[in-house]
Amino acid sequence: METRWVKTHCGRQDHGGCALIVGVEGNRIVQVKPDPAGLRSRGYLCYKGAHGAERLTHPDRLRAPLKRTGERGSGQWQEISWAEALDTVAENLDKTRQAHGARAVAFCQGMPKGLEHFVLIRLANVFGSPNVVAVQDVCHAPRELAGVYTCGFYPVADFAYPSRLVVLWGSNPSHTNEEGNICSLLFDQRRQGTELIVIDPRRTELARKATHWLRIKPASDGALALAFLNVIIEEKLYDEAFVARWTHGFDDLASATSAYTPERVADRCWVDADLIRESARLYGKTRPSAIQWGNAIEHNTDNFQTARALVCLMALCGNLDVPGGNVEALDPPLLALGKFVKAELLPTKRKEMIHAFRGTIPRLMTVPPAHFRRAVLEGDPYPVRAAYVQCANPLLSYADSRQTFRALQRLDFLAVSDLYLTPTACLADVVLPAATQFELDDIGHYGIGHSYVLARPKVVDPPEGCWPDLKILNELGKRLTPRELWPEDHRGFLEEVLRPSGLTYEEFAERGHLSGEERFRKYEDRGFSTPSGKVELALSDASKFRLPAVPAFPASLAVSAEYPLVLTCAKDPHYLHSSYRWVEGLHKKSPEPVVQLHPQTGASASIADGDEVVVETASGSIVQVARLNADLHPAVVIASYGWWFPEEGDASQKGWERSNYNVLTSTAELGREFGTPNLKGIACRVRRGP
Ligand SMILES: Nc1nc2c(c(=O)[nH]1)N[C@H]1C(S)=C(S)[C@@H](COP(=O)(O)OP(=O)(O)OC[C@H]3O[C@@H](n4cnc5c(=O)[nH]c(N)nc54)[C@H](O)[C@@H]3O)O[C@H]1N2
Ligand SMILES: Nc1nc2c(c(=O)[nH]1)N[C@H]1C(S)=C(S)[C@@H](COP(=O)(O)OP(=O)(O)OC[C@H]3O[C@@H](n4cnc5c(=O)[nH]c(N)nc54)[C@H](O)[C@@H]3O)O[C@H]1N2
Ligand code: SF4
Ligand SMILES: [Mo]
Repeated sequence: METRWVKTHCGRQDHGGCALIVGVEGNRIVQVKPDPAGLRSRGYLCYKGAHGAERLTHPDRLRAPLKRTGERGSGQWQEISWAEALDTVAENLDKTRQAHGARAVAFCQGMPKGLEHFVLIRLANVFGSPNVVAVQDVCHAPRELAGVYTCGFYPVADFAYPSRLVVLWGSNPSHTNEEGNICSLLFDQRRQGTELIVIDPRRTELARKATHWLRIKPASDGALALAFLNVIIEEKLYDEAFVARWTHGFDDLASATSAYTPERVADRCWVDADLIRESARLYGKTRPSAIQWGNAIEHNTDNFQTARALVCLMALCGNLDVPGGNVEALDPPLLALGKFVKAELLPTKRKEMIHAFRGTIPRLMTVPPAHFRRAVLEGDPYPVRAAYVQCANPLLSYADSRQTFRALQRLDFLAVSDLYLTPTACLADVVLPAATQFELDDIGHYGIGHSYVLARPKVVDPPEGCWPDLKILNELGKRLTPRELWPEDHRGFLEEVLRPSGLTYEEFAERGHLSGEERFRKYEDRGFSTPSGKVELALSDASKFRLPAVPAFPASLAVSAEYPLVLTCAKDPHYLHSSYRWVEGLHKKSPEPVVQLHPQTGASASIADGDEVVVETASGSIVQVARLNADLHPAVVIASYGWWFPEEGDASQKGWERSNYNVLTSTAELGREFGTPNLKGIACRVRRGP
């Protein structure tokens, strides 16, 4: 059979972005190749990308809607038609709305995968519920909003222009393709002499190439950032002209950081004082420099302060909105997000959403999962009784998995849309089989200010029983809310978004991408969009929002005799979170949950490489397989996250408890601003197990 080649972009396996050339025979993908002409990827393709199409044809993929027949979670299902599935979901969501009000229905999304996230928000708004639950508490909201509050925008590392130095701060882009800023651009820069500083408890691939690797104690990033500020201020390495003209609160910041000398912080961070000083000097003296910040700065309760400190660093050193620095990306001409999600139909959202009662930062528009579960379990601040979940596996991805289990069990009604019967889907009343990447037309990165969007045109038809989320949501919208608010066909959503660009989806797909205008130092014309019009090193509105004006940090995590080690985690290069454990090609590369320990730590607990290890925290215990790693600090333990076992039965929700990192995490303590729990930096102990 003749092979047809189709150009598209990768998606739904991380934030997406690599340009692909896909070989198709009949309706089957036979090869995925990188496109050398890719806007950002320039011919890059990772292992996940190369195996992505295996998901489509997997024999155990969901291919028909399912209705629970036995007790919830008992693994007894009946296949039903789409009409019955949609009617059942609509009836139950409506029943909850009638009985308890629209806000008793939550709409839950995991990592945004494409346009479906924004259609879900539209459905929630039009339905009348302010509660879109998402993982933004641990993913991007802390750094994006810290940026917005401090300098009026989200400062994205600019890899399109050369930087003389890149600081990878708790970010591992060679394995995570963070922000769709494909690491091939960074590798190109490295070859041309760009230096690296890597701040990571692990010696990552890029740490090996770095001028300085700071093997930080997990969750002490805030203190380290203040030490950088301390050196840069004390040694006057900052951009004096920029600071004088464009910053507010320099003296406050200087006095707040004066105590954080490298010598004092060294013990807190486990990084040698001289290395801190040298690294801070290098950042202070090298322009332009970009800070690529990752999840590690947001996976703990101090995230707002840490992210603020990093924006202050960018500003002091004149790296904001300059080529090769951290920039304000301008969106391409697309429909404004608020209009697309029909925000005007729910003007009370800000006051009514669950977290508004918890004093979170005012601009946080999605409900932190910890607050959602409290509403379900305790009716606090009001009861939530039904949930629609798409593109998410909360039983694995939310902190405190046992609490998630209880909350999902407590709901009156749960619908889940996924490709596979995941542990979360095992607890649903109705399961909806989704079509996915390669099977639907999509737009990559709409609504996330990265200056460009990428076309992900469809390559093959989905199996007959599988529907794109856009279509499912459109049909639910028509059943639950005024019909005229929804397009006739779900592809109308794509046309709506693109209309201001003057392109049809077909024309957009032909082009492959749309970029925003490229302009730097925009503040010179209009100032910074903050109350003072300057970068707010000290926040003008701090007291209004009950925030500290300048970054400050509580004492670092205390280990104890009972839990003497510090646990953290990192993404598996071969999987997306808990996704796709069922894809053989990926499973072959990463077949078991691995916990990394220093050999000395292993030896003192009689643990050898390959042994089963019990990892325990005050919240719970799990079993993973030991890998000894002499590059780690002896007191650091790095466990795998997202593990469950597709081969195990539905009635045990596929072994979700045994090796699941989030059994070890807790929501007892949350950062107030974003409702974030600690995912990285937890006191733990290990023993040979099980
Ligand atoms: N301990 C710990 N917890 C974490 C993190 C961590 O590093 N450590 N990381 C956090 C971060 S950054 C994030 S973003 C979250 C992620 O949290 P989630 O997004 O909940 O994570 P996934 O496990 O990837 O679940 C996504 C689900 O979407 C399904 N899916 C894939 N494509 C489609 C599709 O087209 N349609 C539908 N309907 N479903 C689809 C997949 O099969 C999978 O089951 O987890 C957070 N939780
Ligand atoms: N392969 C793969 N790619 C992904 C994902 C995936 O699940 N798998 N998820 C996608 C998503 S949703 C996101 S948000 C991004 C996230 O991408 P990243 O931000 O790169 O995510 P992580 O791997 O969680 O953490 C980055 C690094 O932080 C280090 N680290 C752990 N604890 C600490 C600490 O306390 N301090 C410091 N400084 N470093 C620490 C880890 O060792 C790791 O190397 O990746 C995206 N890409
Ligand atoms: S890095 Fe991400 S976007 Fe690129 S091929 Fe891999 S999974 Fe796809
Ligand atoms: Mo994320």
